[in-house]
Amino acid sequence: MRISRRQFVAASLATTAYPRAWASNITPPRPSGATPSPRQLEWHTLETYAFLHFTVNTFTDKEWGYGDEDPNVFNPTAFDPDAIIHDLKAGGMKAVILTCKHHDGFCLWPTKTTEHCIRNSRWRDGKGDVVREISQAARRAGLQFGVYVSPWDRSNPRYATPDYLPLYREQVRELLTSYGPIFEVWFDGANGGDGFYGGAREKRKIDPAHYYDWDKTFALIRQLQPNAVIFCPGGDIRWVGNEKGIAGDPCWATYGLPNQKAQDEHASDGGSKEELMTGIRLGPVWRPAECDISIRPGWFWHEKENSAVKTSDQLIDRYFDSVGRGASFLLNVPPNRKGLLEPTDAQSLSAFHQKLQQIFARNLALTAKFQPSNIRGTDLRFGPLNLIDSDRTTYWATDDSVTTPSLTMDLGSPQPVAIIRLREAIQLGQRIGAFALDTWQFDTWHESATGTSIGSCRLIRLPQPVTTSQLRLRITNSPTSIALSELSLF
Ligand code: FUL
Repeated sequence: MRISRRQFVAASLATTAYPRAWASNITPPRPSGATPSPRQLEWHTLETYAFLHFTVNTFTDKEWGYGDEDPNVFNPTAFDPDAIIHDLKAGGMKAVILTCKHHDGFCLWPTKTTEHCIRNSRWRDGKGDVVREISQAARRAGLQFGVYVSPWDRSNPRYATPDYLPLYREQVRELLTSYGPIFEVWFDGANGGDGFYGGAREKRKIDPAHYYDWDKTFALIRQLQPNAVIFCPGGDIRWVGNEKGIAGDPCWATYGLPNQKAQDEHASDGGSKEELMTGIRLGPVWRPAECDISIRPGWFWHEKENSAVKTSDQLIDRYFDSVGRGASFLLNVPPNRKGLLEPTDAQSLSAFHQKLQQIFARNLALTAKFQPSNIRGTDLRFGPLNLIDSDRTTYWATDDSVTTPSLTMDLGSPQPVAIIRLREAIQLGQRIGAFALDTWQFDTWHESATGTSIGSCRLIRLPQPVTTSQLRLRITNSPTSIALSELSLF
């Protein structure tokens, strides 16, 4: 629900009992700790987006192609980018990342950098360009587009030598200059090993800390697509440490050690699995987690996995484990050999979205009366109605000296509450360290849930719905005043 400033003021005065000052000299809270960049803030609003793993592997039944594939094996019989995007959109996906190049080195666009590409495939007489078609279909449907461009290249003879890097950067350049705005550039961590390497058929090792000279590639991306977030150790967003769609609890958006060098991060694949999952409270950089997971056991389509597609309920659990902990949910739905999503996958995806829409259909907080223990400067610009205005930039804030406020919500009559959604105004940093939620039962408060990190989103699923006429949020730990942007009840 969007409410106008006038409605907002009127509602504030009519429904709340706190002071009514409209003081203009009260300043907003100062940002605390690391804060997101504009591109990260934009990325945080996506929450659910899709991966398309599609390449020669789809046709050779492999997960990691060796790099010696005949380009003719890439031959989807009924490729329909609009149909793929339609299915992703029906699943609530806000963006899509395509494997423009996986470890086999086969490029899905007619690159000038290698012969191992779609130009040498009989598909569409070598005139096809999957990157163009998917990116255009995505844009037509209002989805953002991102690119996966594997640094490991099992086909290229130059791989593991210094000569490979200019070629690799040229591939990145082609992708970032020919296909419109790119929201995310995805670099995976699998690097070096067996491969074809132009016929050498050998094992090649690289030093992940130094080989890729990521600073140069990052600079190129910043120059060509300044709004794109980079997924890579040392980039804008971090891997969550597993491929199961599960963020840690807590999952802090802040990360890193003071004075840590980018090369150390690359050497350790971004950090320990534990740190990647939980983030680092009050860490020096904003680097939120992305949870990548496939709807199938593998990343590419395999006929034998048609009966092992995750159900909509399994996807919903993973949504709560990722988005519900302030991370994003990057769900892989791989096209089949026709060049379409498999009907089982599309059905599961759309049921997932429909169920989520039902879960979040009615926000009981919209008609609640809020009673906060403190409002910053008693200024209604920082009042609790900001919690229900659907605007992530507005927030309820407290005076600098008030770090553990509480807020009571009167629902008017007993209502079943199953899910609570909290969001901080993250442009001011991740401030809150812990909170508790109480429900009013049998004339007394009962602590129904506790939690730690909130950040861009925290979803609490109560073990079972609680019927209550009042709820109370208590912030139990924060090093500074709070800035909460949303409190919703479903
Ligand atoms: C990994 C790759 O090795 C897998 O094949 C897949 O692309 C996954 C998303 O990233 O690093």
